[in-house]
Amino acid sequence: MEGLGTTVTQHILRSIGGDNPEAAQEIAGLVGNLLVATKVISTEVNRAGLLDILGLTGQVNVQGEEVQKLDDYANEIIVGHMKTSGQVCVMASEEVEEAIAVTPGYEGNYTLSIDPLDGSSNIDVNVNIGTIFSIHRKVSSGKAGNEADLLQLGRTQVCAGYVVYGSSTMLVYTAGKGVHGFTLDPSIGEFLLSHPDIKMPAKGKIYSINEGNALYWHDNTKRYVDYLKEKDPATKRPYSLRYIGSLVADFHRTLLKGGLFMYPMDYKDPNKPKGKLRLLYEAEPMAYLAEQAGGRASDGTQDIMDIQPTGLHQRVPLYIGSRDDVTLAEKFVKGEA
Ligand code: AHM
Ligand code: MG
Repeated sequence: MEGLGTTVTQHILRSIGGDNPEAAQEIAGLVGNLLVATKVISTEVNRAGLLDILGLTGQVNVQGEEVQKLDDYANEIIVGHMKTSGQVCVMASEEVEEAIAVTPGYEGNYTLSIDPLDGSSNIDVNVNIGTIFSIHRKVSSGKAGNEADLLQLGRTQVCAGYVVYGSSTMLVYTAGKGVHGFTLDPSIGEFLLSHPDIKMPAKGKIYSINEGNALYWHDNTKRYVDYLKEKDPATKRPYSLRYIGSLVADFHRTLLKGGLFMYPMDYKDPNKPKGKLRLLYEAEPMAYLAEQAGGRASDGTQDIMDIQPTGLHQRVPLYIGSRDDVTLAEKFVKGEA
């Protein structure tokens, strides 16, 4: 009889256990616990259509109760579950202003940064959304973690990934030994290996950006996007455009098919040009996945993985995807092409 298939725990232990068995056990335990929370979120996301009948999230349902917003709900589920896991010492969440302490007596060796439900503006139109996570080893002394433990370089992540809630629920993770995808089998409630060793093509044919913001872009960004739309069969131009507006879904496609996703700096506020996506919860973990799949991630001038975070909710421009596409985008942004 065939085995069940490889579980996430087995996979983590096999892939990084040879280097450091103790750390592999800890990381496998942490990810396993996090996945319990994502299964609860997955069930609730699947019921979102039903909630719509009872009352939109954030509104009052027929029983007169307020229907909790799903992004708040996802945050509470993950934070509540991980606080007493014994695996993390401090957490950061896109939904919470300050660093989140764990329950005293349950401090572990790792930090966890999460975007509990990314792309949540897409819930009511049944578009894929997801949970993004990033894990670092604690660097401060003492039991409890602090903000310095959270503000670490992307380069020092020990594990990162996302769970995408779509027609099926999938986990994509890296612990520094390639990128691997697992699909949730709802009949047994387990994520099983379905996409081993994902590699991004070196160059793609798809670009992904919110072109409605073109008015606010820097000229160099405009020139690059115009370049992608010119006709030149030798370089496979013009590229196709795909934009969902949900980073997890747009990145997932980019990971599997290649090309690049961009959320550039914009000048909506002319005095404060900035990117939209958050370094800790969005750019860093996706950059780790992109690099491990053979791709790249840049803010236009340097690798995302080398940016020193200075604040929990810091935002960065993001160019991520196939290696050659990101490298050329960078040249345009720097005014070198
Ligand atoms: P959120 O974390 O508040 O959901 O915002 C992040 C989302 C990303 O999923 C997506 O890439 C981006 O915002 C889309 O932004 P826009 O609607 O400006 O194109
Ligand atoms: Mg987000």
